[in-house]
Amino acid sequence: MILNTELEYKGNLFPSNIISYKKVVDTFYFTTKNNVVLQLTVQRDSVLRFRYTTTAIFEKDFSYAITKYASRGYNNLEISEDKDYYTVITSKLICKIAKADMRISMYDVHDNSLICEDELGFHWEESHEFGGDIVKMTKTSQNGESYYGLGDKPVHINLKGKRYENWVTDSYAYGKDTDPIYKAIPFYIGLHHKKAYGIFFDNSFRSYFDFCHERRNITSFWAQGGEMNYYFIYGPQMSDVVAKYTDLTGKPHELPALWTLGYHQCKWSYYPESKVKEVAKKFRDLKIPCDALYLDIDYMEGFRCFTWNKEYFPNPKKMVKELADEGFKTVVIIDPGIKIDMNYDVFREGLEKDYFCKRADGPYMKGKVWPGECYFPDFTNPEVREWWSGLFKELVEDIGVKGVWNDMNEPAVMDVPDKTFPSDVRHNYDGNFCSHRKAHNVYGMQMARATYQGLKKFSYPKRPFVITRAAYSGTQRYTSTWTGDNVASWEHLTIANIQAQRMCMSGFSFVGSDIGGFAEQPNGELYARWIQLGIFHPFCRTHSSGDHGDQEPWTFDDNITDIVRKFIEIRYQLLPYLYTAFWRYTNEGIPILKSLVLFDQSDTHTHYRNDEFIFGEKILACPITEPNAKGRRMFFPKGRWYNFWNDEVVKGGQEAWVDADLDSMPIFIKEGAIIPKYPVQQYVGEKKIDQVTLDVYYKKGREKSELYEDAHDGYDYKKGRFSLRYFNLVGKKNELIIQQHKSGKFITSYKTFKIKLHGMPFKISKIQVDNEEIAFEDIKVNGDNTIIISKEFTELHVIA
Ligand code: MIG
Repeated sequence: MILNTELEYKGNLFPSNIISYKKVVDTFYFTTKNNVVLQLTVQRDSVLRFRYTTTAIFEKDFSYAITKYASRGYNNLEISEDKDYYTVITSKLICKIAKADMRISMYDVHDNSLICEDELGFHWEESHEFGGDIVKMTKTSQNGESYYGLGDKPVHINLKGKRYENWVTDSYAYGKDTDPIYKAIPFYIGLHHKKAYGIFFDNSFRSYFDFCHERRNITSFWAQGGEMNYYFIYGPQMSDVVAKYTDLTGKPHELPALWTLGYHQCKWSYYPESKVKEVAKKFRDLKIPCDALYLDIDYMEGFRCFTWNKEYFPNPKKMVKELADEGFKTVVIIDPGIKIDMNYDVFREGLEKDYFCKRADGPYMKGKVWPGECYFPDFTNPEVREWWSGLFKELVEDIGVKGVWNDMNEPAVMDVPDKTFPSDVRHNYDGNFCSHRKAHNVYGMQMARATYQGLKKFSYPKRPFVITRAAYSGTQRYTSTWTGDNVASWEHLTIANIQAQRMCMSGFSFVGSDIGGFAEQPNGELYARWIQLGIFHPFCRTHSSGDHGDQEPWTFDDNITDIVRKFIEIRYQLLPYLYTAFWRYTNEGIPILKSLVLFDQSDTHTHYRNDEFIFGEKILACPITEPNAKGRRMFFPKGRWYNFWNDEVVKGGQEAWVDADLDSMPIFIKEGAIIPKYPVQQYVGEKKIDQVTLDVYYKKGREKSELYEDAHDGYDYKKGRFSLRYFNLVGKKNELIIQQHKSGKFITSYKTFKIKLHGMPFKISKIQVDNEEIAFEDIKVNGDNTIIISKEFTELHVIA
């Protein structure tokens, strides 16, 4: 007999005292009296995983975020026990686990300083509605602690004082502080007392992070289901935290083909074919470099994926070929919604094979998107991903499309309150069957992954190119991304800058914004300022909705066109520099853009800087984000910086005014840097590179630079066919020495470097290359301080 039908409210539940532990190789299991088990895995000396169950039973361990290539192993591992604590020690960290309540505290092994400690620590609430637990964690915020990360949040770079949500959401014309938007990257970095650590909460349910918002000294995170499962990542350098997080969740599987780093032009939509050709021709006529043109949804027949509108595009293969002949790659959009239409083979096949998502009680998940009523493939099913990847055969192999753009993969659904699937929709989740509550945040990621697999297969032997809107941690392994439907406003220029930096510190460097803004229309000034920022973003594409007129480099007046050309040309000159930064990113997980706090965390002035950032390793850039500006004040991090435009030197550690009329922007080069440059090309591969310029910026002291090159596409570089040059610069009062060390089997097409010396403090009287004095006539010292020498030199001495 049931007497009471009221829900028993148990509230927050906590682990009780630890009664036992066991160790299995690199993993400890601590069990409490009330059946909570903490599984603590030592992933690396500086990366510890904490995983909790409240029932003594762990579910199958599965994550879309963690890559199988993640580093494992440690140098040291010890455990000791006293009256109150178990203490796990690695060569980097001390982790104390309190016997009384399972609370955790982490210390630096070298100086015993406290890095991070539980306040209440792990606790949970039982979820009556769905079963399972709402899992929670609270930690004490340390004195002066700042917080960074969380992917694409359009908020101040320092996250302190606010609460954020991770739930992938289509957010047309989002604004400053809109939350959540397109991406869910539940990874943050804490920084206090000059030391940084990271926490990656690998839980794909809707989750929240609160950084001293609800309670002043408390940081907490929780999720509406799943496990309390997080990785603690110690730096102490923030750049190491980011690199280790990226190692854990994956670096891009391939370097991007160089053309993907060129300038791209997009619009919703360019059609018919004659319009696309007109845009292409205009780029070449006006000599504005461009590598890719995009086709938005109108290229399809009634928005059916993998079809073409034959009226607008009667012969796509021919068009794609003709564009390719002019140096343009064609990229097309593909959405997840498949139109319900028995005469459409993709739909019929998906139906026959049972590949579409279903509601809990059986009916298909039906939702309205561009094609009208649609069903949606369950991309969390590996068999569906395999099928989907095969659908790209014709587009890529036959028609010659070079890249695919995945949109609406949050998944977005029109005319419903939540803008997405209802939570009861079922998913395969690679055999871990679940509802949309768990699969929502990874749906777009798995679509991009399936698309990537298709592009990889059919682009072979060239590299794949994918761009996605939705993402979860780890998506950077497969694809590039953009920041979604922004707005043509000055405020959004600032937002784009922050978002790109934030994505980079969240492990996802291949990112850019819709240059000029997607919604509404910029004026020429705003467009020019946005291009100036955009050339420093790893992904560089103009895109707009087209509802409010054109948005091409020539849309405004001639003066603007000239400015846009000038900056895109700088982008093309810097391609070897950017490519080298990508190589570092794909190899070591070093972010391509570095916010100043990432560049120099020891200087507290950097902890709240939004605007300035380091592009690659050596270039400091700062966009102008206000109208009518003739320049701006900006902060210079420590070191000495050369003004890119006039070589004037600014001493770091201070704010200073920088002139920057509309045809300019604050760009500075780190003292001692060697910056490689290619000649301007109208598109990647237009010219055979027969000389590389090295801009050398004198420094008293030492500085290292590098230049990575390969065939710029294909996979030979994975077999050692790359060319990696390390340059070691040593500047003295009356001598400048550059040593070069080269590795790799790739033979670059050029034979010489043109060395351009900047900021030389003395007049050159003698030059030695590899210990031989060279007569000035032989090496061509030009009037403008340039020297042309063989690319094979190992040591260059420039002597007063
Ligand atoms: O509901 O494909 O963010 O870049 O141009 C709008 C049309 C759908 C949203 C994307 C935008 C794209 C647009 N899409």
